[in-house]
Amino acid sequence: MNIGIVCYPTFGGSGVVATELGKALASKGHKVHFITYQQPVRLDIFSENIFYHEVKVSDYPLFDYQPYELVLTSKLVDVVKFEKLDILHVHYAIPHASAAYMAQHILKSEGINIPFVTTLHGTDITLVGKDSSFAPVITFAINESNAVTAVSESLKQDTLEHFSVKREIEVIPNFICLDQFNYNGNIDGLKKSFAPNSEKILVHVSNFRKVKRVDDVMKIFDVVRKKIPAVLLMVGDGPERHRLEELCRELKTCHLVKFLGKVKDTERILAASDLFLLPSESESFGLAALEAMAAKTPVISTNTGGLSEVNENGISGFLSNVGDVQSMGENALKILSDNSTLEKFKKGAYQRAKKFDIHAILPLYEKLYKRIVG
Ligand code: GMT
Repeated sequence: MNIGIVCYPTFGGSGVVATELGKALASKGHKVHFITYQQPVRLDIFSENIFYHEVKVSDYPLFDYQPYELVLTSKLVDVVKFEKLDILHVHYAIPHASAAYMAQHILKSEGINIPFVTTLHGTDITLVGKDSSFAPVITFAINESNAVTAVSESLKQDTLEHFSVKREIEVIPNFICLDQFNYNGNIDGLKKSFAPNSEKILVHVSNFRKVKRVDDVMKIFDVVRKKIPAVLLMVGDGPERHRLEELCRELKTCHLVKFLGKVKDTERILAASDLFLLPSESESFGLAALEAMAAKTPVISTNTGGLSEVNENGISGFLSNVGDVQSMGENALKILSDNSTLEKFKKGAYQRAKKFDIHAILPLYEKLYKRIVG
């Protein structure tokens, strides 16, 4: 099949899922065209089946706000026509689904039929989507998509609750390439560089937005390090970074916290870590937690949104209420208290991650594409 993928090319989960999906489809022989405003961060391989089309938004002085959605629409029309695409798969409802709808109708006027699938990822529904100014467009674009998927049952329910959606939403969970994250290389040197005295290594990966409650990461770590020798790795960057630096000064933990910045290949860091922390306020799925689990690192998370569909309480880690840093800290200590418990949770995390292996999930997308292309 000749598939066009639209996504945000940044470090956000939706872009990562879209890119990994495209790479996997290309490895199965499909031709995959990424249509984005920048090369997606995870699009780091060469494949004869992968193509990249840049959506170039020019800086025209008349516009205070550049019309990205219109430029994207025109690009979609162009790529569908000249690359003879069979289907478009857009990730994140706004503005990708509405741009696909518009492109579909422009092409229809020229006698070309192009169906599009919309995948809802989370903040497009739970945060941005709830801003009532977006509601009419999101509702319309969801209802007019040829198929809609959500990355968790929880996100599907949120969508049905907040928007007047009259159509079927299929749940296709996010996935992981187990072979990639089950890192088998030597990590002793890396472990030693982070934890020279064999401290336990805790890790958090995100874009440090408010929704991730990164303050709570610091507070959970503070509970842990008061009981056992531990260090904390903070991977990523974002608006809360400054606040985090202040907080670790207040808590007097700066010497134990390492900010590693935006790392493309997190698998080695995850494999070298003992515990992953994800105390988010809202999380439709929690791909970062799944990546940790696939690297055999158990997860301490909140029980919000789709996290309980990913992290299995008492098996791959523990879940607590949002904001309950004491409970999350105590649960972390339960896992880290002795090596046999840690080993048990590491195995549990990996076993749970297997359920989301790409080999199990990819055929669900292929089946969906076939159904709507006809
Ligand atoms: O939350 C992020 O870091 C980014 C965001 C995105 O859309 O790029 O992530 C959302 O989509 C991911 C992939 O489906 C999910 O794993 C995340 O849970 C979801 N984030 C939220 O719901 C807050």
